[in-house]
Amino acid sequence: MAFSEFRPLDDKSLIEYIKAVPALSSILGNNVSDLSVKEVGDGNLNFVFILLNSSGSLVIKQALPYVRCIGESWPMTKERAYFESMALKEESRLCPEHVPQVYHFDRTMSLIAMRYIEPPHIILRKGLIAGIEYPLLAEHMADFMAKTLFFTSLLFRTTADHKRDVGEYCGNVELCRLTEQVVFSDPYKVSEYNRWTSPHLDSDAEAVREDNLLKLEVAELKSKFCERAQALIHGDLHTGSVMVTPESTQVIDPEFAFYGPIGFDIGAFLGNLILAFFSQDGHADQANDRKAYKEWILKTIEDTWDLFHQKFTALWDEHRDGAGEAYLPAIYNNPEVQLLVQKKYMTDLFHDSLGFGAAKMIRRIVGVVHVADFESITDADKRANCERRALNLAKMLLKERRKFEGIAEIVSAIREF
Ligand code: ADP
Ligand code: SR1
Ligand code: MG
Repeated sequence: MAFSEFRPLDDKSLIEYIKAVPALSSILGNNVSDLSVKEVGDGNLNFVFILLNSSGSLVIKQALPYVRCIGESWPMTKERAYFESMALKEESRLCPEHVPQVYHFDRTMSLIAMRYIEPPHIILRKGLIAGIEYPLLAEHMADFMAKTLFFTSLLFRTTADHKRDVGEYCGNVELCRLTEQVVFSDPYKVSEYNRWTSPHLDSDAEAVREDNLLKLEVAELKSKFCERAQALIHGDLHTGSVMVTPESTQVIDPEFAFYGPIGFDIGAFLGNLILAFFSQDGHADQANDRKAYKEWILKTIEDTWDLFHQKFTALWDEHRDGAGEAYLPAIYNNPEVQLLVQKKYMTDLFHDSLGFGAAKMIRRIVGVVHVADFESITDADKRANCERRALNLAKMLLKERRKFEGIAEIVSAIREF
């Protein structure tokens, strides 16, 4: 171990740390003389350093015992780095094409060293704000979600293996409780952390707090989030957790990982694409009205669900006679019953995804920590108009999600708002 007790690293102490860890210094050619160190953490919670020299590169991510974007007034366990390293390793085992490799983990230092996802990769959210199309995004994200979610579910695993891992990830309780608070509770009550574009959305925020039907639905989703250990989920799969080029898609930042409802991941990704869609009018200018780009986002939403459905059910069919104990072959052994259970499972998952996606959209508009898609619209009138349309769609989805039978209907609904 490099350092015997926890200390927050800076550019200088980081170099001392690297020198003391042979597994890391060897990646950099055992030479720190020409090493450049840059802190790039534009995420919400942690510190991220990029280390580069003529021999190699790596990323060091360190968790400090508080929420970075709020400050030390919001303490948060640094043990989150342990769960992030575990989840990164598991996800990269299941889907190496779309997850960076972990080189080293130091629990004392709450520190992960991983592969540097080099330029021209950028954070997807930034690409969406800039109006860049990613033709393989839906295919890649569907692949990531299908593999990581199927292979950690009871469709593939025994209940004994599943319970062991559920138990392990129950330790990530503080991060789960953060989500419980900011997604499922705070937007529906007065909270010191809530924020919205004011005064424009004052009555919209109040309407969320007064909406009994919305409260009924969000309670159901909260209970599912807390009680349903369906698979190992990423737990924070928004467009800021994905790095992209037109050819490559890399998923980072699974520190909220735990055994939870599969729809929470799918909903996070789709919900954030929907936020990106509604923000486009705020980014339109004379050079680009963003109309074609909005169509590309809608197609990506539709393709992501369709491809996920296709890939997930193909894995299910392929492993139907395997060790998975959810639907024992001895019972579900004829095509008719197989079709019935698959249809029910996927329909329920679709509705869960819509509900969780909607809840995550609502929190980004009237709760704590907003998204750059809207925040980067400087004209407050324009921003509020975009946000209101997204909020109204999300409220409708949350309340009426069970009426929708397919993703094409969602795309039509988005167009109507
Ligand atoms: P947080 O947990 O604080 O949200 P993230 O994991 O999202 O932190 O990382 C913050 C930023 O650091 C990302 O937006 C990205 O720009 C950069 N980053 C993180 N991991 C990598 C990586 N492996 N390669 C390149 N850049 C990275
Ligand atoms: C205080 S809330 C911070 C947010 O940032 C993370 O990315 C999660 O989405 C969390 O809800
Ligand atoms: Mg992040």
